[in-house]
Amino acid sequence: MEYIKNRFYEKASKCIAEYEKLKKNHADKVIGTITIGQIMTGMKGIPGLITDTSKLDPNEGIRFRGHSIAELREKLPKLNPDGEPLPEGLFYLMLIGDIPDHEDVINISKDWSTRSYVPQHVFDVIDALPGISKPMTQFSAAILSMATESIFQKAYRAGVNKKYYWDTTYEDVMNLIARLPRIAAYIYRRMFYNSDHIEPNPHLDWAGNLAHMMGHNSEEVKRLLRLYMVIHADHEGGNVSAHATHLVGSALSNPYYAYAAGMLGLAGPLHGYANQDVMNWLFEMITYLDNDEPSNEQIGDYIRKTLSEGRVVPGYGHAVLRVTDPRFTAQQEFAERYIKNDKLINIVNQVHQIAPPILEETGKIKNPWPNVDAISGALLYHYGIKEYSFYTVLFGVSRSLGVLASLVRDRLYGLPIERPSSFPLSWFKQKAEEQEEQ
Ligand code: CMX
Repeated sequence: MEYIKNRFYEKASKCIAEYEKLKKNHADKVIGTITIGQIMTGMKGIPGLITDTSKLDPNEGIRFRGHSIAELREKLPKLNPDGEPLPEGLFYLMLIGDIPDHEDVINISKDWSTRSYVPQHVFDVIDALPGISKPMTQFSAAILSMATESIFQKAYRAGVNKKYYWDTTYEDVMNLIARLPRIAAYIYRRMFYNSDHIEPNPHLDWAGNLAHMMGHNSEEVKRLLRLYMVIHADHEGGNVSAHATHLVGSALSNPYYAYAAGMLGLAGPLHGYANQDVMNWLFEMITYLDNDEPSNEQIGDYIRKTLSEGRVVPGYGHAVLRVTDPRFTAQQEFAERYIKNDKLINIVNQVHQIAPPILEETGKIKNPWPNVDAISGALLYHYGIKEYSFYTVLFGVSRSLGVLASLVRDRLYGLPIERPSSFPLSWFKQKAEEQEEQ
């Protein structure tokens, strides 16, 4: 499958010249101004990162190399015309920039299948963790323990020229992505099926094999996981998991360390843990109301109660988006098409109608609309993947595609160590006062 790597290098190496030219000839050009408000709200909107794989528009949602989710569902190769696109194709698109053909995607599938061997010590590390360890703890520990396999790290220590860093990073990234379904499924079966593990099927695609190894082998679950793996893959570079991967990678830490760092960020409740929190919140509401078919009024009251307790309504709001997340819409359409009369999905749809005006009433929430996490859990739950403490691992497996494609490109450009400046609070106060006086 060497041709995919060669094709990547042929296409992407042209960008190195552009990067070098910008750095050399335009270093003094001003991009924008930074306000104290932006700094105080988590550096929102400050253009500070180079990320080619995807771009998020506040009013339209994510585009992967210029393609919306609806377009991806049309254009990326599928196993059958009625199915969902294969995540392998999205990885190719993000890495290289072109829509792949069917053969390219099948070749990536086969390549990942041949690379998917997980060393025994990784399973030993998982098994050594106490059963009470959260799935994301087990997942990130497994990834860290696999750093023994880093080809990049070995090449670096052997003194390889920096212009070849991308090459061994590519190898690590392909190996790492290939092994993630096996690791995720191992954790799932360990935690919820008494360690009754299922061997991989080398003839299945990446997401299909994940469903198979989790023990959810129906075509419906495979179709859902293909969609899931595509829509969660990337959300430009500034989100916590992508940024953490990039930041740690910028110190030339090996890709296993960089991706594990991203996963630890994803585990936070304001980011990827929100997909579990939504389920906690929905079931808490059902228990509190003692009703699994609540009225709109009851749901509205429960949302107000949540806000009055100083808690967030999980699955709602976004740091960048100002409209309903198209990743939410894609899943809602999937549910409309394939699922009938599911009580939990009905509640998710009711919350979608009721929550936004109530969140807007607070006057402070900038985006009252649902994000990707508001519905993803209800779909998994419908198909029998009911262990929702595991859901963030699934998000993490998908997120590898975007953040690791970016890491290969980071290394190709030779992006420098990331090192923004920090100042004490008094410095900002002084700057604000100086401007007041002018
Ligand atoms: N429920 C209650 N309050 C909310 C809220 C929500 N869903 N969304 C935002 N707010 C609050 C914020 O906590 C903040 O309150 P304070 O001023 O008291 O600190 C205020 O509204 C303004 O926040 P914002 O500028 O609108 O949003 P941020 O960019 O700060 O945060 C996010 C974005 C996603 C963390 C926030 O909307 C949130 O906490 N949502 C719920 C958790 C969630 O669904 N996260 C998943 C995001 C998608 C993902 O990464 O997977």
